[in-house]
Amino acid sequence: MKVNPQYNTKETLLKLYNKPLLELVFEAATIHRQFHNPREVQMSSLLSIKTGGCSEDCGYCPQAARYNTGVNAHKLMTVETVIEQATNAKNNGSSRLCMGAAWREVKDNRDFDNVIEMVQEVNSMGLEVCCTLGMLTDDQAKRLKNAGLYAYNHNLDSSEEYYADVISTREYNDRLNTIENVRGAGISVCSGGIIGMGEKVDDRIGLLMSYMKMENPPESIPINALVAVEGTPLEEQKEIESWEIIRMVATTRIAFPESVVRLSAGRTSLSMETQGLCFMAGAGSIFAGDKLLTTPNPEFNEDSQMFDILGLIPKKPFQDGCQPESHKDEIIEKKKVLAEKRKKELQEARDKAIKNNFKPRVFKSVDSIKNEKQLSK
Ligand code: SAM
Ligand code: DTB
Ligand code: SF4
Repeated sequence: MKVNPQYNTKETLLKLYNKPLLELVFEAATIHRQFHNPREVQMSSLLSIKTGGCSEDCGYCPQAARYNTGVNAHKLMTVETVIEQATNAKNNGSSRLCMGAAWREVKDNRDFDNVIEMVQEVNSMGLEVCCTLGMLTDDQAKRLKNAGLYAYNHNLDSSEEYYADVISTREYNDRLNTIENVRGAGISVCSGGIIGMGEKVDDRIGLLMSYMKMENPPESIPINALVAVEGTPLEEQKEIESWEIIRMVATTRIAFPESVVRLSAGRTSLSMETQGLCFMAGAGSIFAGDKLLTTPNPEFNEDSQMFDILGLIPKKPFQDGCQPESHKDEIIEKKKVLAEKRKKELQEARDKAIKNNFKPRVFKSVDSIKNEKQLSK
C-alpha cells in the first residue's frame, strides 16, 4: 500500500493532521508497525561536496550567493576527500551517504564527471549513495543510475501555492520534472519539505497532496524543520512548536505507509522526548553527524546515546532495495582513451625527435638574459 486510500484527499488529510495529538501518534505508530521494523532507524550522513555560491533565491537557504550568511563558497570536493569522508561516515554507523551540491542544476561538465566517479567509489564501499545536485535531465539521471546511484533527493519543499512565495528563480513544475526524470531512470526518489517557513497547515497538506497525486510516491520523504539562518529572508521565522513536527511526521507516515519518513533538518532544537515521539509516530531515518550541509546537527555520540535510551538500532544498508551495480561510464571511458592516445602520441614524437638528433630550442627569460649580460661585463 504505497498511499493510504483513506486519506487521499485534501479534506481527509487535513482532518487527520488535526486529530487529537495522541490519537494521531497512535494511528501512525500502528501503521508504522505494519510496514516497518519500528526499532530500525536509518542513519544517513550528509556531505556538502560543493558549498555555497548558488545562483538560486530559495528564501530558506544559506547557500544562495545573494544572501550574506557567512557561508564560504567552495568548489567541488576531490574524489579522494569524498572517499575519506565516506569512510568516516561508514565507521560511525551510517548506511547511506547523501552528497549535496549548491547547484541550480547539473551541467554536463568535468564536475559532473567527478560526481560520477564519487558515486562509483562510494557505492563500491557498500554504502547507499544518494545525491542532491539540483535539477537533472533525463540523460543525467540515467548516467547517475549507471554509476550506481541508489537515491536522489529533490524536495518540493511546500505546496505549489506557497512555493512561489519562497523561491522565484524556478517553478514547482521544474522540480516535478526532475523527480520524473529520476523515477524514469529507476533511481529511488527522496523528496519532502520544510515546515516553519511561515506556511499554513494547508500548505503542509498541499505538499503531501503533491506526492499523493504521483503514480509512484517517493520512497523517502524528508520532513525538515526550518533552520532559520541569519542573512536569509527567513531569518526571523520563529521556531516551530515540537508538536507541529510530530503531527507532520505522523500524518506523512499514515498517508504513505511504505515510504521512509526522514526526521531531517532542525533536530538540534528538538528534545530527545520530541524525537522519541517522532520515531514512535513513524520516523525511520535521520541525518547523522555534527553537520547537515552548512548548519549544525547533533553529534554522532549524542545520537548514539539517544538510540541506546530509546532502544533504536541503526538500519543496515540495502534493506529496502538491492545494491545497484556501478557500470563503466561511457564519457569517462572515452576521456581516458583520448588521454591515453595523447600520451602515446607525445611519447612517439619525443622518441622520433631523439632519433633524428633533434636539439630543442631553448628559450631564456628576458631576466636571465639581462643577468647573463650583467655577469659578462
Ligand atoms: N541545490 C540542491 C537543491 O536545491 O535541490 C540541493 C541542495 S539543497 C540545500 C537541499 C534541500 O535542503 C532543499 O531542497 C531544502 O529542502 C533543504 N534546506 C536548505 N536549507 C534549509 C534550511 N535552512 N532549513 C531546512 N531545510 C533546508
Ligand atoms: C533534506 O531534505 N534535508 C537535507 C538533505 N535533504 C539534503 C538538507 C538540510 C539542509 C539544512 C541547511 C544546511 O545545513 O545548509
Ligand atoms: Fe541553491 Fe539548493 Fe540552496 Fe536553492 S536550496 S539556493 S538551489 S543550494
